[in-house]
Amino acid sequence: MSTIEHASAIENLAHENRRFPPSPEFAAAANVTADIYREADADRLAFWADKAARLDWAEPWTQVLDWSDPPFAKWFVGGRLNVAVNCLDRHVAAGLGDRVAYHFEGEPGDTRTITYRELTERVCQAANTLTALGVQEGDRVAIYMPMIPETIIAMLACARIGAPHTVVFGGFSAEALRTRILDCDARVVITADGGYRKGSAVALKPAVDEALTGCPDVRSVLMVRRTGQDVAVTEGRDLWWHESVDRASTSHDAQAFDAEHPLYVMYTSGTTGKPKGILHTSGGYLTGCSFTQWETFDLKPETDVYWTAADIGWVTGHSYIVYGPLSNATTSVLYEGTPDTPHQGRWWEIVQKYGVTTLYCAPTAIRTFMKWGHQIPEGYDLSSLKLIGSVGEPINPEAYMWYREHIGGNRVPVIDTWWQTETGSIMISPLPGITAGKPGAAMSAMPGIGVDVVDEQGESVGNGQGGYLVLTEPWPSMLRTIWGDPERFKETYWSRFPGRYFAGDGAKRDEDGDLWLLGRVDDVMNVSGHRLSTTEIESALVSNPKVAEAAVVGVDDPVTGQAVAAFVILRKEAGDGGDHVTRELREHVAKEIGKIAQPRQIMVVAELPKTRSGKIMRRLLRDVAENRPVGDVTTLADSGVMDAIKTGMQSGA
Ligand code: 6R9
Repeated sequence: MSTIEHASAIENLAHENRRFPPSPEFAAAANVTADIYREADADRLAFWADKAARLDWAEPWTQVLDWSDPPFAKWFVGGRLNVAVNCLDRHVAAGLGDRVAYHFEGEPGDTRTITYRELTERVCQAANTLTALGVQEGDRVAIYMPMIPETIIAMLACARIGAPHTVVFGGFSAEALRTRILDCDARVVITADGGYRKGSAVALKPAVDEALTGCPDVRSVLMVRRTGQDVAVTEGRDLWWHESVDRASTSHDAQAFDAEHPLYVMYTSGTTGKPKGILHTSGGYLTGCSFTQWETFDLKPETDVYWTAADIGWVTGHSYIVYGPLSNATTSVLYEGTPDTPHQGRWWEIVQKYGVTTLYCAPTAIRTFMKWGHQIPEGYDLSSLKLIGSVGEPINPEAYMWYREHIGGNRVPVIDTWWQTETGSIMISPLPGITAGKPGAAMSAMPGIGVDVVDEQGESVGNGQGGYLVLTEPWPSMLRTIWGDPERFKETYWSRFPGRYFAGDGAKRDEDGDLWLLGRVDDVMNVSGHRLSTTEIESALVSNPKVAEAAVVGVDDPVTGQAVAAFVILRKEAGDGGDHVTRELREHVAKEIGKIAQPRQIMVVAELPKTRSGKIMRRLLRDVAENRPVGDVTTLADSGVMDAIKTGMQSGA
């Protein structure tokens, strides 16, 4: 093939033949059958109208979709609803007040069981307090909290009074918090003294104080006491939750808002430029996450114990810890801390303790568990699990197989779900009662969602080819704009392939037409004119039993344009590496996908730089591999990682 042909798409090198259909029992009891795809194809808008009718509307809509001014969509035009009422009051009214909404497990081992009735009362109290603080419909509220029930209560209280929230990761710096507060002009901040992480109390309030030195318009700070740490209190601005919310009335008359009323702004850090405030609205967003949670996780709200092990400050937490599960009256687990505190079996202890049926987490967690060894989960009873899922990054086939075998006991469906902050809910996934899953593949577009893979010119690629992932039709939970920057919204997502949503991810259709995600297109490497995906090479590395995690980047090369550089974390059994291991790994990649993909260098490291949602920050690795000063690290989960990597490299590891 010529370089020109290569340049038109991302090459598709890997092959996978394993298939895992659901058991006949699972399929027979599943919430949806294959008819759902036909139903959606026959009339997409009627399909979504039917799904929106799962919610309680105070006023019906008059039009399902208004797409007269693309890319600015309006869904369920004229409809009115209250999101918090849909998540709470209606379940209590239906007699489900005693159902557990959350089993909360604090990192130090403290627990709380919160029913739908109690959650409703707490949310009413918080709504009354926010109103008393002068928060009105449309005002923005920033939430900077640990993973505790009050975080959810705060979000729902905002939703209840029509005040869009912006949740900022508790791990982010004062500077990151300040830019987000300023960008959306929040006037109230809800925070805590601190939270527990890795066995110690980590302060949050000092970062708020520091951030607010540059935010003169913030008038109130509501603080939850979680750790009991000392906090500086600014008179007239700061007030304690237990002295305000806990004393407020537990009844609150909720008003309905327009379907397109803003629900929240969530900031995503792009690779360059300032973070984008992704705006989600009410009716379409709730329809999307409510329906997909029920459909994709085969949710049985009467009996399931559902656990999305993710941070609430990530969109996965918004859609699948808070809004999806609550709208479906689900019983969920909420865990505050890290997987290895106080021991590496903590997650599996939680699964056993609460009888978790459904676990949803990121591949980075799965690969960490692989590194620690399967002996750890083997010490617990995981037989309550009926479905396990993954989100956030491509799941390498070997990580999928490990998850399937050691967590799912080779008996439960595994779903790999692709979506983004921008999409609001799951867009590509197997349906567990229908699809014969392939390790590492997200398989097919969800019913009602239009997906295509296109080349540089925007033409659909054929089976067996890779290209750019696009969404071809508007969908209810889509972002409506970038907060305060509609031009950037158009430019970022809708200008590359006019009329279609450009996701920024590479994807391929395999010989059967099934979808595989290949990583961010910014990370695609160009080696001698071949466009190679980071994901496929990383998966080849992880398929070697010595490797737990791998990250590859393209680095400048005078001969080939770019060359592949790999950073690997070895499994415990593999020791510290050495020349023979890196040689073996280079040969392994050549054998698995071809000599063209062989890394020029392989560096053994102890950790990889990741965001709090577990995404590897390849641009920082590129800086290291090309001997540049390391760029912006403000969104790293652990800022010490880059120093460790650089030191390791200097000492010749
Ligand atoms: C939900 C979430 C979005 C980006 C997305 C893609 C990557 C997410 C994935 C996946 C391959 C999957 N991503 N799920 N890649 N397979 N199943 O992660 O949202 O934090 O906005 O990230 O994550 O690159 O474009 P967000």
